[in-house]
Amino acid sequence: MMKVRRYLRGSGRVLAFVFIASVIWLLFDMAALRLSINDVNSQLLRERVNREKEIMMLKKQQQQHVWATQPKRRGFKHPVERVTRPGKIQQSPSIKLDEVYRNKPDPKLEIKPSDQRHGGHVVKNDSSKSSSNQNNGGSLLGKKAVNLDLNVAVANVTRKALKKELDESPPLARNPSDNQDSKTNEKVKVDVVKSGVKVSQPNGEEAHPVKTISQQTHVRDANGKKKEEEEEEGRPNAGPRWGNHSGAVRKPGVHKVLSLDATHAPRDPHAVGQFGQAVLLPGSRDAEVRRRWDEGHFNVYLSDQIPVDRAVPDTRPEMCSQSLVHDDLPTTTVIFCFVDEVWSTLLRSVHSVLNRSPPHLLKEIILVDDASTKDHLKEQLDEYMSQFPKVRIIRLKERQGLIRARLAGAAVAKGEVLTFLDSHIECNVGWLEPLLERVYLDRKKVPCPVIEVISDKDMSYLLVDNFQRGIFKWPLVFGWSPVPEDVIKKNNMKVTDPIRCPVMAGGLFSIDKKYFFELGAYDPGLDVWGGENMEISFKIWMCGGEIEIIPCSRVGHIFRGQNPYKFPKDRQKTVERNLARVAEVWLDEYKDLFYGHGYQHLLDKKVIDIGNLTEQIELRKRLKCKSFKWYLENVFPDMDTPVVKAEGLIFNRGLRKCLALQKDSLSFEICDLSKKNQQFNYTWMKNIRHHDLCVAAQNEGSGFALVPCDNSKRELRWFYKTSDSALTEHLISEFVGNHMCLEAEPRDDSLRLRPCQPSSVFQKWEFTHHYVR
Ligand code: UD2
Ligand code: MN
Repeated sequence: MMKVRRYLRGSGRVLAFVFIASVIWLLFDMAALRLSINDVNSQLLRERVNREKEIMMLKKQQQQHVWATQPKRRGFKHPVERVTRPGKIQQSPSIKLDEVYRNKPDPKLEIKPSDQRHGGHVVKNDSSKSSSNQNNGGSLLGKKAVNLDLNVAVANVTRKALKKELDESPPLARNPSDNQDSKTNEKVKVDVVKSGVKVSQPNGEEAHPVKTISQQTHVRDANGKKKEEEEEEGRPNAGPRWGNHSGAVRKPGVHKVLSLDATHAPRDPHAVGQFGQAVLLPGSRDAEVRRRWDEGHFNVYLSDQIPVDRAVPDTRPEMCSQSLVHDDLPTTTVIFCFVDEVWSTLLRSVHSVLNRSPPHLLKEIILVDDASTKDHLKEQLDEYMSQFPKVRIIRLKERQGLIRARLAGAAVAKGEVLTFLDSHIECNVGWLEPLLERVYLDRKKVPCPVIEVISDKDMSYLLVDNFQRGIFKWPLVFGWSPVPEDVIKKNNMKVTDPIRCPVMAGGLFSIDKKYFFELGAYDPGLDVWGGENMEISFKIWMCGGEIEIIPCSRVGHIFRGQNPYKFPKDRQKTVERNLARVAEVWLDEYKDLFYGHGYQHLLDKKVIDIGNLTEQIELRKRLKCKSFKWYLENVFPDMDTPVVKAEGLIFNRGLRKCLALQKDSLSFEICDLSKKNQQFNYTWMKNIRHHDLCVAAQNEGSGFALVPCDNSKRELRWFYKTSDSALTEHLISEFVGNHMCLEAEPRDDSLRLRPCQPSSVFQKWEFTHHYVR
């Protein structure tokens, strides 16, 4: 202690003070340094986070760009996307989903005074005068529904037609009991005879006695002008509730496609499934969902909760709402055929057409009831549809199947264009005009909408990828595939351009009525379901027409896992038989590919009767249709379809010579590509063929023979594999049991059948060209 005191005395004290001070200074300095390091760190961190955010954003944008411009290859399934995917939904003026959800008014939906004139009368948009029953929720939704803001410069004739139609009915979903005035809708009776369809209309001309909702409530002033304010004040569900669309026109004779949508401000915006949104039902409903599933093979229970006139998001590519169509488009008859369709989906299908089609173009809707058995499709349906003068119901006495049911509808259609739709669809905004425009431009064009997906489980409306087209794979199996990249690049294709479509899906398309009948319509020998899409597709392309998918026309469809209705005969046999008819009439030498992909059994006439084809073959001749080879080369060139599996010389590895035809028998010669008698084909029917002669296995042990080719004969079939088989390069008879192989006999250069030996080189054969391994 004394020592310490001594140190702290005099100069020692100063030294100690300096020491302590520098320690304190150092401590402060370090703390400051640490603070500044933290600062720098956090600064760096912030920068990094920002940079990462930027990179993420960039990536996202790039992805979205790629997504929008280059569809992913997703194989054969219909590629779908949820509409809610950010950045994907490209909306035209009718619905803005996000705005709807934020309950914010969409300024673009406001009608400016200068926009309000149409055909001499003012279109109302005064929200204070909303109909009391139109409980629309938020400010946008509470906004007054606007009348159709007609394109000011639409040609007079169109305007008049439109006005007339609009003065009639804005079709809204209603309960039949609401309709005091409804009278029974006229029905056309159709007697169907076995061989085809005989149509009789006992009442002669069609008449629609029922007045429309708006006709009943229209109030006209002294000058005869419609007083829309009074009209809309005074009635529930005031309509028409058309979506707005801007009206500048660039050329005389054309107008911007009408984005009509009577559901753009739906009555109940909070309804289940509204705006095509997915619905997640509580687990407690599972049993009910399961119980009702089989009624339609989709979530019938849920469908019944969703409004039959729900809004769906406008999924068209942005440019679509700007595209121009002609003022004098042809009218159309929409034909729905159905068997035991679920009530709510059938109604939703019909409403979607009524609510989103320009009335002047929709001549009528024909519902062809293919002998349904369900009660709701009888009087209840008659009564409901009697509200809508444009809807006609045709009832088939016997089940005919969708092909002959469509023919029955077509036979009585009054529109210039037939538009076929399945009975569980929802047409999107602006769906009709782009289809009719294509027919208008060329009556031999057969346009199809993009078929979007309504989920069978949650009933949401899902988008599909761009640039998808319908194709087939062997044995005539329909599927979707993207347009090849090089075609998109070469043609500088935009997402809105029509897409050449080798095969249509079948359910949804428009066709000029006269042209449909010129083409011989459908082969009436096709039964119930399946294959008719192949038939009409080949017929259209090969006989001078074109099938297109029109990206600006979009229709949602419920794809079901199974057919929810019964087939009068076995389902598989029915479809196979239909396909065989198509193959026989249209595929020429390529029909081998159809049969060769698992349908050999159809060649046995004792097993299946595909019916008489004379008329169909005559029709093809009469129409001077092109060959299937032409179709493959010109319409579907990216389909790699060699007409034979292998061809050229057949080289025997042991003998080192080639098979040669001499008179009526086979022997071996030194291989010579130029010699015709050494040329053979190995066909899809597994025949070894030289012109009309085929190599036939004889009964076990007795060798082979050369006989006239006949696809139905099993003795002409030789199994051959170039790899992945113990018996690689062996020609194994499918006719003779116990694996008998074709073998070269070195002693006398002859040919015989011997038990197969994997290692025997005298049993190994090689063709000059192998197209399929
Ligand atoms: C697809 C087509 C469908 C048809 C079928 C092949 C789409 C969206 N759908 O199958 O239109 O081309 O391939 O044949 O491209 N129907 C009858 N009577 C019957 C059977 C069916 O009227 O005996 C009706 C049925 O109610 C429905 C329509 O025909 O409205 C099509 O049948 P589907 O929906 O079962 O066919 P889908 O979509 O599986
Ligand atoms: Mn369908």
